[in-house]
Amino acid sequence: MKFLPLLALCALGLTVSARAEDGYDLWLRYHPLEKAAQSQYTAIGATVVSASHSETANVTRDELVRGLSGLLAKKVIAREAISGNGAVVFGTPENSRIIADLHLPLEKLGPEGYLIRAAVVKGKAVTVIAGNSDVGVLYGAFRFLKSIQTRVPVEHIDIASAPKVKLRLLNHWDNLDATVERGYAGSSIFKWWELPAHSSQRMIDYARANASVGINGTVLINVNASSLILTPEWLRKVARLADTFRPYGIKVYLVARFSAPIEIGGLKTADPLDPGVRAWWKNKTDEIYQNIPDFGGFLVKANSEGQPGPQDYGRGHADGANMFAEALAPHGGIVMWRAFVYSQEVPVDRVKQAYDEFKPLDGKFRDNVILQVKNGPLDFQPREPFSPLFGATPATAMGMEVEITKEYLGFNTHLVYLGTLWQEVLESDTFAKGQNSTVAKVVDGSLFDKKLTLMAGVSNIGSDRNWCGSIFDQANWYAFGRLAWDPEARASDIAADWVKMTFTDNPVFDSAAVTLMLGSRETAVNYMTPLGLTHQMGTSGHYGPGPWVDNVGRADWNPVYYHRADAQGIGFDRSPSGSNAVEQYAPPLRAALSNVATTPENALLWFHHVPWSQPMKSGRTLWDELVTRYGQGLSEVQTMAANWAKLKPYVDTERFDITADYLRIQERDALLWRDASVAYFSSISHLPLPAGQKAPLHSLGYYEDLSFPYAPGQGAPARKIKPPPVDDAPSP
Ligand code: BDP
Repeated sequence: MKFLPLLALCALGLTVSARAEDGYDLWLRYHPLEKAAQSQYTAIGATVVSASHSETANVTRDELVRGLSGLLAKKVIAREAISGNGAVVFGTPENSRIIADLHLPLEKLGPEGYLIRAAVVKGKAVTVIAGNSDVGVLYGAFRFLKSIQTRVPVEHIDIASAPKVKLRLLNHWDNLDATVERGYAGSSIFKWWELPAHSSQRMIDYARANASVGINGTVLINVNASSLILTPEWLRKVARLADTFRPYGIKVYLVARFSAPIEIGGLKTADPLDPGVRAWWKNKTDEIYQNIPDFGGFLVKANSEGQPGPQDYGRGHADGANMFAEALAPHGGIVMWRAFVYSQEVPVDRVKQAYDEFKPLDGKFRDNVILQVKNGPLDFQPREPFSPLFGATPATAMGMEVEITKEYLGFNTHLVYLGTLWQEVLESDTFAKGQNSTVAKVVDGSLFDKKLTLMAGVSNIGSDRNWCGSIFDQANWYAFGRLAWDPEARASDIAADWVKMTFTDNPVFDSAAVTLMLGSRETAVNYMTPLGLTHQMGTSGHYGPGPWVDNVGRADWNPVYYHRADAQGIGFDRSPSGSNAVEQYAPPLRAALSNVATTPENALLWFHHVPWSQPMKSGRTLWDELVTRYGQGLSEVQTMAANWAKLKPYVDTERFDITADYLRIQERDALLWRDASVAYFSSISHLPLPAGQKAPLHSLGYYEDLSFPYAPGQGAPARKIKPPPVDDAPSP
């Protein structure tokens, strides 16, 4: 640990950590509170009390001892019985006599909820953290620590909380060779080469961080999967990770590659209706459960972007999903079947294809299947309307997949807080059962009374010391967990908590940092794809602008497919006179979105091809508005950088510097986005720039010639694998 010289800042009375920090501790830093804040918590004593020694109770105890002694800067010890005022008592009615005797109202909390309450036990004032399971109690312990980290008074604490979504999962797009598809934070954190012999401290810290925000499962490998993971040798590696994560309430899941029976099973077919194939998956599933008794289940990407699937055999998605469901059901496992499918053989507007495919299958899936649907109908763009599948399948369990890693949002070097993006989707009204049928209510199961519910987030975690590639990207991991726990939570509250826990509770810093975060997504939309434009990223890596790209193999991978700009105007006509994608939304929305005048401006070019001369709300023409928005995006990034610079006195050097440097990169890139887009669209509209808007620095040809080889996140080149023999292969 490096120590900085005591800064003159202390003289200014600012709360600055004297330690250099690299971000490893995330939002679980537990640095001592300032003296004034500590005095607020004098009623908390120096003991953590539980008689249970289950694995989860042990990690709960460790976390409370570590957190309280750090935050309150005093020695805190663990005991089995209450010895004085101020004890923090935790447990379930089964493993704690004290908690059983309090007869707390725990029924409504389900298996993972918790209750934190100030109580008096045998004349002693204590804080009780209770739940129906050890894991619920662990979540409560993290919540109690969070209350202190965010300086909430706890003297009369009385908090009950239970997750609204059952499965809260990270999806790692990590390959077995340690590369990470769309990962910008180093290589994979899973050290397959060393497993099962060694599971590092980092795996424990990963599990702690996940548990602290209620994440209860992790899919360990890329959806573009290798079937090698299902071989006996690799299953032992998976089992070691499962053992490490189990105390923290985290189950492991795997991606099942549809063609595995051929690749590692020696079968001639992977046809889901073939009895041999079904038997193979059943046996494979049984074998997995022998290794990992609480294995969660399979995630499957089938017949999507070249991945094998049931349609290769003339079967449907339900046939494929139900085959896995049947194998998993006896063990209580579930299938997450991705709805991200589109085909180049089908000439239909790409954003319509998932709905067309899955809506007719509503009610055809077994009970332990859940469709995993991306938040928007396209592909994790800076802004998309919500996927019309939400609300369209009342007889099918449906979960939401979001991308925490910023594939289309400037990777780790752009500061973009995604809480606001996800909130926008979750609070969108589907009108599926009249007003207030929000996407959140589909996702939490309340709209159609579903018990199997899911939020999945494509992980942004890698081997970098700071885990996510930047400090502010940690907020996206944090916000994902919080929104998965409660899809109706507010992105602003989440940001406020994260800032306090990650940096300081200094109000000057907090309000500036939260403001920075809350505006950041709209800023990125402005400089990348304003007014409903979408998928304008260059095809090599999805980083910089490429609105001119028209030469990629399949039409719908080209930006020109999406913007459709011509001399008259710009945008994709999805109204009834165009692709009629609007018909997939419920009637009130369909009507609104069919009409330019009633379509929100931020989705205008998603739904309509609009003349350049169209008047906008600002009074400007569409052309002038478009150019203005690009410029606005750039100037907002400049403001973000300037505002961050003012926060230097409040932040340790390392975390300040990396953020300042990245904001400079973001400013450079926002300029590139603005200039390249304006240069390109000027060449199509042939219109002059509005007054006050600068000409791009270079000619269009300059931007078209730029290339970004070796952009991170491309993942491993496709390689043929030679699986080891099915019997006991030696560990490396
Ligand atoms: C796209 C990514 C690709 C993923 C795909 C998916 O570019 O790497 O494999 O999504 O979600 O956006 O399957």
